Amino acid sequence: MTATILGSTAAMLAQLAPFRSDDAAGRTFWLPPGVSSEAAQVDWVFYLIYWICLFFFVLVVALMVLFAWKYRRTRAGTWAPGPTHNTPIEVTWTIIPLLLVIVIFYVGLKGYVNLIEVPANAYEVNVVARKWTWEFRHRNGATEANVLKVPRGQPVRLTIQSDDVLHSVFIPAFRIKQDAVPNRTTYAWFQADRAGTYQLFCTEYCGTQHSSMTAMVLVLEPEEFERQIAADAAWIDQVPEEQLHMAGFRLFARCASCHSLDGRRLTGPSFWETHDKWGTSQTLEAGTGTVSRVVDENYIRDSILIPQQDIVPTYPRSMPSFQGQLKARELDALIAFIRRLDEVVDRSGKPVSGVN
Ligand code: HEC
Ligand SMILES: [Cu+2]
Repeated sequence: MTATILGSTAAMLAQLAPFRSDDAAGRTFWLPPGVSSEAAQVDWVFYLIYWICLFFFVLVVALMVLFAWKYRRTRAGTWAPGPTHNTPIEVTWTIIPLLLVIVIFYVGLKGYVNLIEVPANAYEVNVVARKWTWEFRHRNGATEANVLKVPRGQPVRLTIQSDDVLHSVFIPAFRIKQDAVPNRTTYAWFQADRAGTYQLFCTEYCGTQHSSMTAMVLVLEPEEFERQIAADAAWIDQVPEEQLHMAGFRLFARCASCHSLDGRRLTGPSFWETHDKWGTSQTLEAGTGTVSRVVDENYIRDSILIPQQDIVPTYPRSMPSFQGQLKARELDALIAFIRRLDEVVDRSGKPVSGVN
């Protein structure tokens, strides 16, 4: 069972490793390969505007250089009045740009409407942005951090929320970008036409670990997708009691932006630090004074569910509460994971040999 849990995590990571290296085809100088149904249209508008800009840039600069040279002062003392007015030229340089911006507005609006009109049969995924992870919740209860699994060839609607500050979902290969706004629900949709792994970025500066707030989008064949999502919804219940600490390794993805498994101090303490003080009592900052608490299951549970109650000295008060975010069994798994950390990973954060 140990082997299965770590094996499946390793297999998942391996799946993610060859990050889109397979499809260099379709890449252009400015854009990565587009793999969604709307990508071609977005690219078309992008390149339309691009070529118009390039054309006028070259034209204007060339004429400027030409005129500067042609009408330069050749003899000292010569002076000629310039023309004050030329109706045909002025009408031309008004009408042509006007027509161009009308065309750009039209194609832009059409593309925008396509991107906000979600097809009725779309598969819905709830996206929760939280410093600094992405959580994806499927309607069957499957929840995964930083890995978004979707079926190929079917419209997918992302219903996006933020638990803290502004974040923004950006999947370059699908040509979609949508802000995650606290206290408001936003949405975006796409239909991925090619199976593979694509990158999702947070594209709104959201704090120190913003740059690591990325996720993978795994586009799977529909049957494979159904199978994996069903397995994901039930996986924690299938882990036997004595192996629960191993399961914590998979859940750790939600903590990894602030807690390390190799002893490094990130935003929060390394889980090795917490593990090493198991059973001892530690002083915490609470309100205006300090409290002393023994590091045990209850302490870890409180740290995860009510992190603002007391704070480990020298660390910021920035851990979000996971109240309602974790199933009871997932919470148990994380607690067991921290307590028995030495049985799961070594001091450099690698799975302990023999369990993989
Ligand atoms: C946004 C950053 C952030 C995330 C994400 C985060 N934590 Fe924390 N965590 C902190 C900080 C900062 C502290 C220290 C301050 C405090 O005590 O709240 C902390 C403290 C803790 C402590 C107490 C550590 C000790 O040595 O006493 C535990 C246990 C803990 N976190 C567990 C978790 C778990 C489990 C997760 C994932 C489910 C998680 N944290 C996700 C920032 C984070
Ligand atoms: Cu962010």
